[in-house]
Amino acid sequence: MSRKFVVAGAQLGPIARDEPRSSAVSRMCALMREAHRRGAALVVFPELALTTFFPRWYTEDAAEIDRWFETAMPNPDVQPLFDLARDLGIGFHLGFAELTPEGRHFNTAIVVTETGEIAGKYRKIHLPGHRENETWRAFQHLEKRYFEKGDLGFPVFDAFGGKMGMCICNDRRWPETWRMLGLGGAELVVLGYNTPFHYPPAPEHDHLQYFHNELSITAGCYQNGLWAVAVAKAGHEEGCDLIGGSIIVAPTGEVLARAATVGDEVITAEVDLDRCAEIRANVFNFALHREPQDYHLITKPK
Ligand code: CDV
Repeated sequence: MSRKFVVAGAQLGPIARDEPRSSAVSRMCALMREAHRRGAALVVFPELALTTFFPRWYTEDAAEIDRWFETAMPNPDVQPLFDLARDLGIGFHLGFAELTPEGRHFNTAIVVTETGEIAGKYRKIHLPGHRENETWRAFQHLEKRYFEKGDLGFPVFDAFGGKMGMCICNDRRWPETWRMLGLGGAELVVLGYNTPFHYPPAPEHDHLQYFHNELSITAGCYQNGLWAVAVAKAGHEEGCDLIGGSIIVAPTGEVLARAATVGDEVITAEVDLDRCAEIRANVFNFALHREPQDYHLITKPK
């Protein structure tokens, strides 16, 4: 496969609490068709793309929580997306809540090839928020309650003619995420996010949400010489405003495409994986210039 191809970000507007997965999947199919019409080989959907962002509600009822999770992938609700992708010959990235046969809960993402194979899987490592009901907040962010920390590390895998990696939402803010993927050789990182405008512990930063999103992703791309497609679930969802700002970023840190709305929207850009060398053979030539013997605090257990 050519190392030059079009990628798409398929930003989703809000998904209502009572919106069935079939409705979310049919919206994603429409976005996938648009991405294909624009020549995309790969389309990226957001974090937890099949449902509303359920960690904003507290419950002690395990059954109530488990209904937000997928016990198999694909499953009958999501099959239309897999079928359409194979018919169109387009790959995709999907974030979803995963409940394993052993009863473990993860915030998960997969990359599916144009032939319908799952080429890579990632489970979110940096889980933000809290475990208990914090009633002072305008809304809850209970990822630490409903998910286990991911147990797959930061895998880098072969797909779309290059090396791919994933991270999920809060992971993008951590330089360690990007450096692990960069050291693993990733050339294209895909990720989804659900980022509220309002951050209850530090509301004085609410006006910086778009800035911090771009700052984290563009720095991650530049400092590791890789491409990224970062895609939001956006808009006013069950009383919570989520930022949009989905972007496609080059290894130079330049933003090549940016969403203009907080609704369902496709963005596209041409990716040339060979351009990673512009950075990796120069300022961030890891073999030549990294000095890991002086970085021991980074890997010291906390
Ligand atoms: N879904 C997320 O991980 N959201 C966090 C918020 C809570 C700060 C984020 O980093 O965008």
